[in-house]
Amino acid sequence: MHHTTPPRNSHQVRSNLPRRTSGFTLIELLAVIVVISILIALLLPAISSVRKRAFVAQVRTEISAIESACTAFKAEYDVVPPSYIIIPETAAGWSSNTADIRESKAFIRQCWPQFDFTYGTANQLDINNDGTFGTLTLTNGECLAFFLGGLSEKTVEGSTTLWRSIGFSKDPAAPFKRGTGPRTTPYYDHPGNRFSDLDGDDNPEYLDPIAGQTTPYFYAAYGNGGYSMKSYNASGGSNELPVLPYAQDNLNKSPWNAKTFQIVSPGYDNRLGPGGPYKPDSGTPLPGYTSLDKPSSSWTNLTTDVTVANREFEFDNITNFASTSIGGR
Ligand SMILES: [Ca+2]
Ligand SMILES: [Ca+2]
Ligand SMILES: [Ca+2]
Repeated sequence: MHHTTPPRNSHQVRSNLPRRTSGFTLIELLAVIVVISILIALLLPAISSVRKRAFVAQVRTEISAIESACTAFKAEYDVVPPSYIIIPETAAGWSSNTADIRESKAFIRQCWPQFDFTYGTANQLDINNDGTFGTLTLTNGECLAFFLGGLSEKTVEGSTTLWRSIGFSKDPAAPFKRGTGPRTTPYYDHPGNRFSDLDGDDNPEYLDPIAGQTTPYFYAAYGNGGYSMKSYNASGGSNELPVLPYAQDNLNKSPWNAKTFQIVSPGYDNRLGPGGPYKPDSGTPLPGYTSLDKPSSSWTNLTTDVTVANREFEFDNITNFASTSIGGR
């Protein structure tokens, strides 16, 4: 039949056509993959920079809210929250005559003139609710959480730790007691899942809203002719340089926000960096400095020179004295 001849042609067509189609599709597919890869490579930084700008705006808004809370605290007590204070939980602790205790007593008396430093008949008060009676050393971000939020309540559910600020007691002699009775409303109500406690002393700190943030806001308050803080280690470990407040000149000379306070978010890199001079109009806005420049003898942690490279972590820091991240990143 006539139909028996075509199979040879048909076979040729069948054997050539799929090979040609498959080869063409593979090349096309590879080309598409390359084009998509290039597009993704081009788009990712753009997306990430949009996300970063959104985070900067979000953090700036939160810093403004915390600033307002500090201002409300000052309106009531005529002083902003300190950035270093020690608070004994025992009457004996308060009775020692050291410079730290004298300064702490002066601050507490300013806020609560009727404060009972004997803690009544018990002679002790577990202020941080850790089950022991010691001395609380509140540094930087811990001061912010304590004075703006009041005492804290910790809830641990599995691997999740939630904190809640419960204000201070309205008992003028015992503002740091827990239990029933009227309480003050926190000046700032921080989300419960955005607290940290880097040194595990049950005195928490605030984290900013950046996803995956692990380093709390840095807080430094001006008082007694300088920033009221001691050496501060952002990581709680020994591998991190200490953090200094930002100054327009050298270290503690002409600090930014002199007479008030600095609030600093570590940015997306979770690192505060060493801080120090910040000169936005200079070619080197974040210059290096030597350990001899440390602001006071209490700054024992600063034993090495700080290089420009050490300050890389600071370019994305977000503060209450610059309108965007301090290095524009
Ligand atoms: Ca305690
Ligand atoms: Ca802590
Ligand atoms: Ca940073």
